[in-house]
Amino acid sequence: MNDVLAVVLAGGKGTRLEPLTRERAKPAVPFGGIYRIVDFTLSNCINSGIRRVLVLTQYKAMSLNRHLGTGWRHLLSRELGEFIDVVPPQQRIDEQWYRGTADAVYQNIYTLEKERPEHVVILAGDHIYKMDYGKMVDFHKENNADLTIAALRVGVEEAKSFGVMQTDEQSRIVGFEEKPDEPKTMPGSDTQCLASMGIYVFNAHFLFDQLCQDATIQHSAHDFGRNIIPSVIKSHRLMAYPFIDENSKADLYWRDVGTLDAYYQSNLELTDVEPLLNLYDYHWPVRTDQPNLPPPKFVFNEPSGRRGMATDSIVAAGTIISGGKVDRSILSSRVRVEECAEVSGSILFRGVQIGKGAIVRNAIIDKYVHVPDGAQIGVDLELDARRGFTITEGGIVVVPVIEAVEEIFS
Ligand code: ADQ
Ligand code: ADP
Repeated sequence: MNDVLAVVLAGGKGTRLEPLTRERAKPAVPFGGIYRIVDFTLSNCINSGIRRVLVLTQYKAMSLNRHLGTGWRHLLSRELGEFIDVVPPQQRIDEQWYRGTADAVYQNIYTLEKERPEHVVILAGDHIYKMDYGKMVDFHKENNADLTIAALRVGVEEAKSFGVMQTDEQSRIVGFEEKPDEPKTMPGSDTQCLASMGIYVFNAHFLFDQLCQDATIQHSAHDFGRNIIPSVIKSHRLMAYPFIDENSKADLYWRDVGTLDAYYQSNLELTDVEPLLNLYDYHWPVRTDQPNLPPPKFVFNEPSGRRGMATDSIVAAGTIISGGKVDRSILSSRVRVEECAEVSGSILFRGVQIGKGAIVRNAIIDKYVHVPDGAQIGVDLELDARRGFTITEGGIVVVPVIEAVEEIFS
C-alpha cells in the first residue's frame, strides 16, 4: 500500500444528527462508548496498511481536531514518511469554503500531488464498518480501472439517499445516478439496488485531471456523486467493488449513521450478545483516543440496599454505577449512575450524571448533563418535548449539552 494516499472527507455538517452535531462535526460524534465515528475509517486505514492519510475538515472541527490530535496524529512516524494529517480549509486555491466533496479534494490538490501517490483512496469520515481497503485496491488494479467504487446492496427506499449504480456482468459501471427519486433495481430483482458506499479508489493522475476539469465548470456542484462520476462513465473504466464476504457472499456490515434513529440503532446493536459489528476482533482493532481513567466500577449502595449493576451494556472507564440499574445501554467514560436510578436502552456520553431515583429510557444524553434526582426522561415524551429535547421519529429522546439543568427539570 506504499503507493496509496488516503483522503478522509470529514467536513460534512451532519444536520440530521442535530443536536449531537451542534458543536461537533459528524465524524467527531461519540460512538460505542469510547469511539468517535471517524475512528472506524481511520482504523480501517491503519489495518489496511495505509500509512499516508489526509483528513479534510470543515465545519465545527474543534472537537474533531482535539480527538485526532491527541489520539491519532502520533501513531505514525513522519520520519518514515507516514502521517495522519488534519487539513483545515485553507482557501489556498479559492477564496470560498469547499463547495462540494470534489472541491474539498481539489482545494488540497497540491498537498496530494506532493505525495506522488499512484492511487488515491477517498473515504467518508462518517461510516461505521470494517473494511480492508487493500483488497479493494487489488481489485482496482486487477481490473485496470480508472476509478473503483465500493458497492453494496440496499432496498429501493433506502437507495434514494445513495448513489445508485448499474453494472454489466464484469462489474463495470455503466450507469450512475446520485440520490435518484426512482432508483433502478439490480438485474433480476425488484427490491434491491446497488448503492455506492462513497468509497473511491482513483488512479491519481486520472483524479487530478478530473478535479482540475470540474473546477472550471461553472454550474457544477463539485461533487463526486453528482458531477465527477456521471461525467466519466462513458469515457473511462469504472468498476464496482462488491462489499461482501468472500466465502458466504453475504453483505458485510456497513452503516451510514446519518440520522439519529440509525445512530441510536447501530450503537444499541453493540450490546447484542453477538453483534454484527464485533469490536472484540483482535485481528482488526478499532483504535481511538482514550483518556487515562480508572476501570469502571459497580458498587453496592449501603443506605438504599441496592446493588449497582449493568446488564447487556457497554461501560467505559471511569464510570461508577452505585446502587443504580443499567440495562441495554452504552455508557461513556466518567458517567455516574446513583442509587435507585434506572437507565435502559440509552446512550450516555462522557461525564453524564444520573441522580438518585431518576429514570432514563430510550434516550441519548450528551456530555456532562446532570439529570437531577428523581427526574424522568423518556417516560413522558410530551413533557420531554416541552423541555426542548429532540424526539426522533423512532421515539428516542435526545438531550443536548445543557447548562441550566435545574430550570429545565423544574
Ligand atoms: P452523501 O453521504 O450524501 O453521499 P456527502 O454529504 O457529499 O455525501 O458527504 C460525503 C462525505 O464527505 C461525508 O463524509 C461528509 O462528511 C464529507 N463532506 C461533505 N461535504 C464536505 C466538505 N465540504 N468538505 C469536506 N468533507 C465533506 C455520498 C455519495 C453517495 C454515496 C454515499 C454513501 O455522494 O453516492 O451513496 O456517500 O454514504
Ligand atoms: P465533544 O464535544 O465532541 O464531546 P470535546 O472537544 O469536548 O468533544 O472533547 C474531545 C476530546 O476530549 C477527545 O478526543 C479526548 O481527547 C478528550 N476526552 C474524551 N474523553 C475524555 C475524558 N473522559 N476525560 C478527559 N478528556 C476526554
